[in-house]
Amino acid sequence: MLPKIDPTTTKSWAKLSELSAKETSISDLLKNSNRLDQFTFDFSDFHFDFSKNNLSSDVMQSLINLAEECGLKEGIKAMFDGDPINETESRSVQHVALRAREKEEVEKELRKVKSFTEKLHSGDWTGYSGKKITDIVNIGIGGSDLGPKMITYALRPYWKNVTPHFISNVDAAQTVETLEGLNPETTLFIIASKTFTTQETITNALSARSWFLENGGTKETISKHFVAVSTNEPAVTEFGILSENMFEFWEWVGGRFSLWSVIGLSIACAVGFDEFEKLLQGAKEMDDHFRTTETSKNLPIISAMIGIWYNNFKGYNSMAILPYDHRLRYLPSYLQQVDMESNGKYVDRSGNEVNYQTGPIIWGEPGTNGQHAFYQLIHQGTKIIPCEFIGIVNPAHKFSDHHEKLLANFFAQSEALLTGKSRSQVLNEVDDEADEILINSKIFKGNRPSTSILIKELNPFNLGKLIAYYEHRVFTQGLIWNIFSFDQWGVELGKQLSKPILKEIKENREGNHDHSTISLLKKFQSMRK
Ligand code: G6Q
Repeated sequence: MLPKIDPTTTKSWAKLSELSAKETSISDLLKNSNRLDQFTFDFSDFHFDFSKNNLSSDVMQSLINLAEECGLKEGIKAMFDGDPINETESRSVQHVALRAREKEEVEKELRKVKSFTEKLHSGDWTGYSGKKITDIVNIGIGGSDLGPKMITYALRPYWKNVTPHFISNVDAAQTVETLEGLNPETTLFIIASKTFTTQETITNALSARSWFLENGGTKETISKHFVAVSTNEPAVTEFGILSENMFEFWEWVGGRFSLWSVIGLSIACAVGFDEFEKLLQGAKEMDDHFRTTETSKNLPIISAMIGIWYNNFKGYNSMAILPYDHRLRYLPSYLQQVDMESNGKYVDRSGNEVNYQTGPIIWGEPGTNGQHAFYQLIHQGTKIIPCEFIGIVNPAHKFSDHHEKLLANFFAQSEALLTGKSRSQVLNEVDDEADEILINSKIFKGNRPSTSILIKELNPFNLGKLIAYYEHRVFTQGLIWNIFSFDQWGVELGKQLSKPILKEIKENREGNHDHSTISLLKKFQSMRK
């Protein structure tokens, strides 16, 4: 069980509220000669620089005290011990066990993944006409899509001889687009669904099966082209997938934390089992760090507590994730789910409504693209957006000129946010006729916070560490906010309401809704061809 402590009742919360009244300058904080010792960390191939954040050592100390007062250490122990900390679903939360590799059931499924991917890559697993599989399509959504997709594209240089594709949306436009370029003889579908009841996934799986049957496949050869990843064997068998072609996982693996389980089959198909194992090893290294390192040096905890400072004491309610790496382009959307589905909650662990902020809005885009789009607001907008920059030191390509330019921008952006541009600097730049409007528009106030993470190279091992870092940051913040991070009741209502509406649309009749919804439905029916 997790502790149930209202963070606002702690001494540290009161102290932090007091400290937050004082305006501080990050540039001044950086003049302190100990700043870098306290706020930068080397961790194997990583360098974390928290020094450009707007908080003093006193604030950091109070945040560390807050973590202690809220029972963080007990909470971490409860998760690693496999306690049923997902209380509203009566489940334990054991994605860390998938990385610890101590459970025989986990090993058994991994052996199955190994043998399957080996057969796929060697060409021993063939399609119905005897040809080698060239393309795999993962059909899944949410946790059964975002993680595998993000990792697979991040590991593009490691791809073997099978091209991965991902279908998630119930919008058939995505399905049609994906299937267009594929040959049913050489395509294998992975139906990835923990429950095997998800509307989008089952709809897409049925359409993929029809496409296969209409284009040369037969019922007898479905088993060569469809495999499933699920916890629901009866539903998988009913769909027509042989139980020997089903990869199993367990209810103690939450959807958005499941890429480490057989939900990662598409990753293993793309990069091979050995690389998938390295991903697990990397995450395990971060797990060990999170579980055993003292709070003041614990990377996910430091990062989480800085986020709490901004969200709860400074009123900064969003955070930008800015990877300077095209291969990490799906990281922001993946993190949106991990963070916002976990911590976007207003009911606390005692069932009461909280009177403080919980999960921030997470968003972002890779650099340098974002610079030409929304960075204006980050630099000169009325909102302060803490940014997390991620830079990869050694790219997998040989275009060093590109990479130097990319990284120069990576360094320049956090510097610009910090230092800004003063009136006197602007005056030096503009010609004498420049009016006040232009001068004021060119001033940057600076003092805008950021964290920079430098990673030696983007390999499976380091990627595993990076993702585990985020998972533990989310866990830590949810624990402090006294909410349940591992359920997601907030996604249910819309799903429920869509069921009667679907019936009404199909039967072309009106149901009982509010005036606006009725009018929208009527409009839809009248505009429909
Ligand atoms: C994640 C959520 C959710 C889930 C999808 C897919 O934590 O539970 O995003 O992963 O709804 O569910 P299935 O895997 O059961 O199809």
